[in-house]
Amino acid sequence: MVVMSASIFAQAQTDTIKVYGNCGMCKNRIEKALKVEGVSSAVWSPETKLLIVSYDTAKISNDDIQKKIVAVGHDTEKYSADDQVYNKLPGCCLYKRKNNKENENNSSHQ
Ligand SMILES: [Cu+2]
Repeated sequence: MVVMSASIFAQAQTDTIKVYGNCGMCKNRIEKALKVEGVSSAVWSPETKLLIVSYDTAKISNDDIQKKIVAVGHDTEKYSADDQVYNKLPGCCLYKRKNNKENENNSSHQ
């Protein structure tokens, strides 16, 4: 019954979003970036690279959530982080990017 009334009053939605990252530090960074109004819970798994986020659609959108994540350096299924932000991540967090531009540049190395 509690669940029913909660869903009537809040425009609650839960989405699963692919977020690129590596480790526990990434997890903290991603989840901390989503401590914003409208997001009730955000849990990212380093194993699956999936973020499960619950939010109030009246206050924030899926796109806004993904933009918060790329702002701290993590690519999502829809957006890519700035190279400058990505390059400032600790070494253990330099995940394999979805658009690997370096591969194109290095394709002629011996
Ligand atoms: Cu990390």
